[in-house]
Amino acid sequence: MRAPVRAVFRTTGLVAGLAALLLLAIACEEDVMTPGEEVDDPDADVAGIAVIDNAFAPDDINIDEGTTVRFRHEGENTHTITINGVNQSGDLEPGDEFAFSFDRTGEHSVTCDYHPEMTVSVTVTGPID
Ligand SMILES: [Cu+2]
Repeated sequence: MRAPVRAVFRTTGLVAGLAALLLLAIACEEDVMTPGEEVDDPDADVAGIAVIDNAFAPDDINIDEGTTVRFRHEGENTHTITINGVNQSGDLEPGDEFAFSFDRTGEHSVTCDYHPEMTVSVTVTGPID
């Protein structure tokens, strides 16, 4: 009775593979957003900033409290996401992505440890009740 057991394992593997593909598809769908889009949108809870050589794009955004900002490295050089003077990301290499949720209102400065000319101002506003 070894063959049926193997068949069960094979089916389980197939199901796991399909589940993994489905999860991958869901993950990819979330990535449709283009960095730099969805800024200044009061309904957006995710904003994107592209990290290029050597700048952030856009370099100024307004977001709601609790918004997650995704920094996507689209350049060639090593960069960091340093928020209010604290390096939050470590070194980012081409293709890397780093997400940070801004939970405090006010103006936050984002810079790169390696390139002082790279700055982005993130203005976080609280909910209007
Ligand atoms: Cu840099």
